[in-house]
Amino acid sequence: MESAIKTIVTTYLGSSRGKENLSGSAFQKLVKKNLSGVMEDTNCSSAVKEMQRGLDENQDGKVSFQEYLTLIGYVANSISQQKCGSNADASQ
Ligand SMILES: [Ca+2]
Repeated sequence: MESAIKTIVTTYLGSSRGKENLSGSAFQKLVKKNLSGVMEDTNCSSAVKEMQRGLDENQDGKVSFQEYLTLIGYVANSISQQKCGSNADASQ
């Protein structure tokens, strides 16, 4: 689990190149490269842009680390719901 958390942090820092925010294009690349297995539409630029708008709490057009964590939480939540769903199916 520790390595997973470190990966979350280093992935962000690698994409932002040490800056405090990810630009829109850096965010696009990060999502395409890292989340295509757990999210739909990661290859669709307009869908990723839409998602970025949803995450952008301070509306500065960039993705802060906090906003990125919101996305990670959202993805984790959807994975856990899928797992719960499949367990429920197996018990029926
Ligand atoms: Ca922002």
